[in-house]
Amino acid sequence: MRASWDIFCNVIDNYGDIGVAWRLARGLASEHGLAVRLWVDDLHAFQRIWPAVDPDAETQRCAGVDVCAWRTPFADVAPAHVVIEAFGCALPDSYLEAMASQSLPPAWINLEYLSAESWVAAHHGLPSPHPRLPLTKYFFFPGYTPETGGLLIEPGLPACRDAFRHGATTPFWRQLGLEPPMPDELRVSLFAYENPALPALLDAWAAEARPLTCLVPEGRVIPQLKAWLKEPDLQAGDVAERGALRLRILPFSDQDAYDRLLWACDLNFVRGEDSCVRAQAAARPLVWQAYPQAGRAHWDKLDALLARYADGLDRDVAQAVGDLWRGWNGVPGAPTLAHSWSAWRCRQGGIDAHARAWAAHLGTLGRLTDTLVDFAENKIK
Ligand code: TRH
Repeated sequence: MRASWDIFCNVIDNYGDIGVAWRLARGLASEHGLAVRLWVDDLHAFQRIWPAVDPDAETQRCAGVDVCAWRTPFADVAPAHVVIEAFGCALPDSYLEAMASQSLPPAWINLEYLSAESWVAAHHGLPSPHPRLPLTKYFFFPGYTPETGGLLIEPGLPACRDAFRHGATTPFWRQLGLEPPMPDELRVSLFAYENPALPALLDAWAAEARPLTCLVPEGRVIPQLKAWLKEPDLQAGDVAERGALRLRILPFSDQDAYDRLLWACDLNFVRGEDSCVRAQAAARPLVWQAYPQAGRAHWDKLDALLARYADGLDRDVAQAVGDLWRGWNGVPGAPTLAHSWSAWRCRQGGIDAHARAWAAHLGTLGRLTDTLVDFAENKIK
């Protein structure tokens, strides 16, 4: 009998918690044929990234996963064989007691945030005994080396991406209300947190010699765009033009359609965790905005990913990538956005080629679904 899995997700803010939990749940069900229940405390946030979700249903089946509303008091259910708490969300007390009362306690795993930092490998898989109950929780770290849990990239992604690029981009653009790009046009997607560097980037884009279309899913940067454009209102479907720049606001889409946007664009600005991995797997250049953290810890995360991403790159290409990423993240000492954008443009050919090579390299690292299944099955043997 294959093990049953419970994944718990507490939505704190943004879409990263539910984005990762949902991608993991779907992957475990579709790639490994596992019985997966996903417990989510905010089905409205979930519905934003997966519109088929009914926010009022207590239980529902979506993409082969049993989606359950996580309520207080918690439902009286038997624990699964494997229990994943996403990002340290505390499990309900009654569920923990039920886990402890099993003759063979479940494998209990805390899925941590992704980081390219080197300390991750040393912490991956470490146990933490419960202070009172006969249970041990294990820390599971996604990461960029074989000593970590790997990345959430499904095995079929490269083939789907390449098939899309070879035949489906024109209908995709038309669905968004756009013609396919002109030969000298650059298409950029922009998914970002509020960012003091945004006006300087928009100025640089407006001053481009060639047309640049920027596609912005509805979200946290809209107030800044309104201020820069001096437009009182901006909604999905709206288009604004300033110099060479055409800005188009997109409705927030489901996770799979967002992947297609990343595949279709020449450059993707992404943020947080999941969109960053998906943009890398898109085999196109990216600019990453790390989730801002207290004590500027996100700058260490940024440098760690940059160090891996730019390893072995031609010096000028690495500099152009690093300067734009650091400037976008407000790292002190980074050149101005105007300067780093123009340097990035000059090196674009090398950056494009690297993005393809990097995506292929990611395919040689471990896949999170596989490493997690191996890890959990070892614990319940
Ligand atoms: O939304 P985020 O900023 O999430 C963040 C980070 O994960 C951060 O590390 C975490 O600490 C914080 O949340 C709580 O960025 P992220 O991780 O890229 O998640 C966005 C999800 O939304 C991702 O799964 C892709 C999805 N998405 C869509 O489904 N449709 C869209 O149109 C867009 C723009 C995104």
